[in-house]
Amino acid sequence: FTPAAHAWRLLPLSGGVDYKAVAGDISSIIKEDPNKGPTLVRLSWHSSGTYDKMSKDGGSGGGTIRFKEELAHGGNAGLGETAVPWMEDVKTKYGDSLSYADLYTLAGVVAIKELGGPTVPWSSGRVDALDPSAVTPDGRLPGADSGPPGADPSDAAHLRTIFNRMGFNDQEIVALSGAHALGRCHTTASGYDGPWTPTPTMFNNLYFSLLDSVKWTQRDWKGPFQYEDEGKSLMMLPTDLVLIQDDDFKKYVSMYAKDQATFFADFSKAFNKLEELGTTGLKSTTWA
Ligand code: ZEM
Repeated sequence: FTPAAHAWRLLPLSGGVDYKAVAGDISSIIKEDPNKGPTLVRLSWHSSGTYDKMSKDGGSGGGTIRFKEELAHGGNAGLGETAVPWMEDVKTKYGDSLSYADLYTLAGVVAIKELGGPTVPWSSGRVDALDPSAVTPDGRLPGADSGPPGADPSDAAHLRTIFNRMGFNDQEIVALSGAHALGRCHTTASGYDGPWTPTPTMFNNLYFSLLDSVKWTQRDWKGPFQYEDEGKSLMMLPTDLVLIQDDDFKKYVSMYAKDQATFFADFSKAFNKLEELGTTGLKSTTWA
C-alpha cells in the first residue's frame, strides 16, 4: 500500500465528469425557455429509437444523431436546427470527457424532471462513434401517418413493427407515448401543427385523459392528416388515435388516464430501457 495508490482509487471514473453539474447546466437552459424541454426529450428519444434488437445496431450509444447524415432522416426534421445546437455550449464546456451520447440522453431525463415528471434513472459511459459509418438507415423511427392518404389511419401494426424491433411490448409503447403530454408539432419540422395538451411544458398524464375523453375529428386544412378537438386548440396524430382504436393499446390508455403514479413508474422504466438499448458498459449515475 502506498499513499499514491490510495489517492488514485479516490479519483472519479469516466474522466471525472460531474454529471450533476452537467444536469444543472441543462436545467438552466430549460428554465430560461421551458419550450426547449420537450424538444430535448424528442432528441433523446430519437437518438435512442434507432435500435434494432436483431442486428443489434442503432441506439443512443454512439451519439450518431449529431451527424448530418442522421439529422437528414425524415423523422429528425427540425432537430438539427434546434436541440442539437442547443447542447453545443454544454458539450464545449465539458469537452472530450463528456460524450454527445451521454449528453443527449441525460438531456432527456433532465427535461422530464424539470417539467414535473419522474426522476428517470440514467447511466453514463456511452462512447461516441467517431464517424457517421455507425448511422443506421433512414426509416427506423415511427412515421406519424400510418397509412397512405385517404386510407384508414388506424394501423396499429406499424407501431408494433417499429417498437417490437426495439424490444418494446404494447404496455411500453403506450407508456412511452405519454411523452406527448409535452411539446407540440411544428409545421416547420414535421409539417403537423399544434400541441397535444393545453400544458405542453408540464409532464403529466393529460395526454391519456384527453385521448380517452375528447371527441377527435379530422382537421380540415392543407397540411397532413391530423385530428383536432372541438375547440381547435389541441391535436392528435393518426398514430396517437391508434392507441384508442386498438383494444390492446386502449386498456393501457384508460389505465394511465386514471392513474398518474402508475404512468410515471411505467414511463420511467420504459424510458430508461429506451436510452440504454444497444449500449454496453454503462454505470448507474446519480444525476439529480
Ligand atoms: Zn413524438 N412526435 N412520436 N414521441 N415527440 C413529435 C413530437 C414529440 C411520433 C411523432 O411522429 C412525433 C414518441 C413517439 C412518437 C416527443 C416524444 C416522443 C412530432 C412533432 C411528431 C410528428 C415534431 C415537430 O414537428 O416538432 C410518433 C409517430 C411516435 C410513435 C409512437 C415517444 C416514444 C417519445 C418519447 C418518449 C416529444 C417530447 C415531442 C415534442 C417535441 C417538441 O419540439 O415540442
